Amino acid sequence: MRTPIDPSIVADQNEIRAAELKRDYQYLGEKLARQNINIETIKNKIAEFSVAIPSWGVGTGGTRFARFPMGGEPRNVFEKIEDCGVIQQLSKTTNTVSPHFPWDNVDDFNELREYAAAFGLGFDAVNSNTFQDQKEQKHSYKFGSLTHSDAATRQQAVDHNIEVIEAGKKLGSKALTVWVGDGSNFAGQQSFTNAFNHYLDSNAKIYAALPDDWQMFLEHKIFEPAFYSTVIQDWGSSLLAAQTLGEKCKCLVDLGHHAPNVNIEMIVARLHHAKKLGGFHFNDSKYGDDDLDSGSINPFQLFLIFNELVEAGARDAQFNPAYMMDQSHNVTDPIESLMNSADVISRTYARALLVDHKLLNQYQEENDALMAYNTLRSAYETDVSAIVQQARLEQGGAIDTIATYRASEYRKKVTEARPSSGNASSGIV
Ligand code: PSV
Ligand code: MN
Repeated sequence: MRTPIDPSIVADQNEIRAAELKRDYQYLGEKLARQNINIETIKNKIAEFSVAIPSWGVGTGGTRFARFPMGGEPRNVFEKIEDCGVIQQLSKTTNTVSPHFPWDNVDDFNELREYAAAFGLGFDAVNSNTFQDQKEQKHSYKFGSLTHSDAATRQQAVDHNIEVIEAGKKLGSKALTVWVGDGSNFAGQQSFTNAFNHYLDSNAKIYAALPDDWQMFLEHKIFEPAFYSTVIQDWGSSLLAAQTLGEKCKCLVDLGHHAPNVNIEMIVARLHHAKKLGGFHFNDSKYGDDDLDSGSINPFQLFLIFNELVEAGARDAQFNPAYMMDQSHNVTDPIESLMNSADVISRTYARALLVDHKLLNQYQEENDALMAYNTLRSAYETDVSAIVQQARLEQGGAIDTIATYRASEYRKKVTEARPSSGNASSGIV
């Protein structure tokens, strides 16, 4: 196994914290035992849990005004994989990468697959990109892609998605995520009905190219880049499309793609009810699709979402959505943000696992609103640090991922090894 961080640094850093973790883990284990919760069961579930790294997330993000890349930014998909390898080595929560095409195109996908495997990484859902024009492209996506009024442009977007499936097959992926920025900026600009029909027709062609054991995820987004209307703007349109397209087609919920104050945890419950929740993109936001680090603005909302995900899993053993961190790191080291977010996501999942659903259900049936809320609160307020740290330690990861990463001086090393790629777009939108 390739270890971008020297294992002796990980061992030294863990040594500093091991005694304290042992005490904390024992103390928490005794506390949870008094609530009839076995800490080992929770820890094992945390150890099994994984959230994919978006390949584009290890590059510095930006806004439409500017981008301020750090030194050592990955210049190609192999360097992106190396950075993802650091995240996985230390956090042990991120054993897959979700690639985006054509940004991550290579001549030899088998080589890429093997390269990633050497870091203990596989490939999660593959993403297509019909929201930007590429150099050699015949038809422009300025006015849409899969839903464009022009049939040849729609076909070009369909063909691209089929090429992405082909790449994904070689990488060992099992799902395609389709997000289109299609929509309109002016009232009257586009026929809502025609655009949605085109969306269904184009996606039916892509669906027909899916291997039997693959899934297709439809990602909706309320606005941006289109600011008046978006073709797949909410979970209602997404569900309608997924139900029309067939069994292998499901909805993907991105935390930042909703109107302000929308109850996203309820969307999780509804889509699960329809057996159509296929994937989830984690991030956080204050205003719109801000792509901030998961749980950094509204950690209670993240907990409530995980509570629904855990409940869905308890109701349905087949429930296994594809999780990914879809974040843009504008002012932090992307590797640090992704490790921090993986830690926050694991902690939130651990807290959700502590919810006593039997008791919660009883309070719900009795209409005891306060005690139902307090049942959630009690889990939410539990400090589960020792569980996620112990899970990482037992798998060879770092008790403190950030401190270990900083001690390794990885950023300094790659800054020297990878001469600046300048301010060019590295596939960050
Ligand atoms: C769109 O905002 C999105 O959430 C989709 O998942 C894209 O593929 C991703 O971000 C990349 O920019
Ligand atoms: Mn997304």
